[in-house]
Amino acid sequence: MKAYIFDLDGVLVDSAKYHYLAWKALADKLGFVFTEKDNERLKGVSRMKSLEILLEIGNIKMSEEEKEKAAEEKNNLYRDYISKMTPSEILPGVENFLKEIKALGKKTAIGSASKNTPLILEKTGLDKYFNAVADGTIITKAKPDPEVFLKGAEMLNVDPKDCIVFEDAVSGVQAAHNAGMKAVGVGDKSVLTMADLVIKSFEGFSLKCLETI
Ligand code: B16
Ligand code: MG
Repeated sequence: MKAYIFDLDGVLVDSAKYHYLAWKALADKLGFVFTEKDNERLKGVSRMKSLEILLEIGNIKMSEEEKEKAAEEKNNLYRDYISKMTPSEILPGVENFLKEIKALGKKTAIGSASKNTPLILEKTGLDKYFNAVADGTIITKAKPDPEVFLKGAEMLNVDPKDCIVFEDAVSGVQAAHNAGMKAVGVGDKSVLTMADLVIKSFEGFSLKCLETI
């Protein structure tokens, strides 16, 4: 492998909890219950699609204009949360693994649906580990479309077949495969069944663990 492409939310940091709090505040305001289990459905999904799912759960109809306003409101609250993030919120084992890859001179990129990627990378100090950032600010098609990962490979000037993706969402694993890349699932084995390898977290993980795929 010449390059390593990482999803952000749920792989390098746990920003899902902030997405949850911000969506929950909107649901509270609209008068319905939004649970952590419901929040699972929003992982890896774009902001507007997440809102559609939320409104479906609450059985609420909104005009396009109202949707834009609600999404903006949620995002402002979400940005309040993530602007307080620190390096201590990088998930266990992530930095050690990134250091190992960088020491070998391998290339790294972010492949995330989030438009807030730059702020999270800056606040956690993760930005120094990446050669390229493909995120929601430059892509037009959501995962499982391969666009975000193909963009990352292109920015790194590496053939997609020489890239490996780390993903926590089923749609992200599909996107990696659609890009012709191998995918390591980070999370639950019974959910990420299509991944080439599934790990619970990066704790104790090293390049050696990738030898089998
Ligand atoms: P934003 P990832 C995704 O990030 C999140 O998993 C998903 O919950 C969120 O709705 C999406 O980013 C868009 O995020 O509202 O910040 O643009 O997992 O692809 O890194
Ligand atoms: Mg994710």
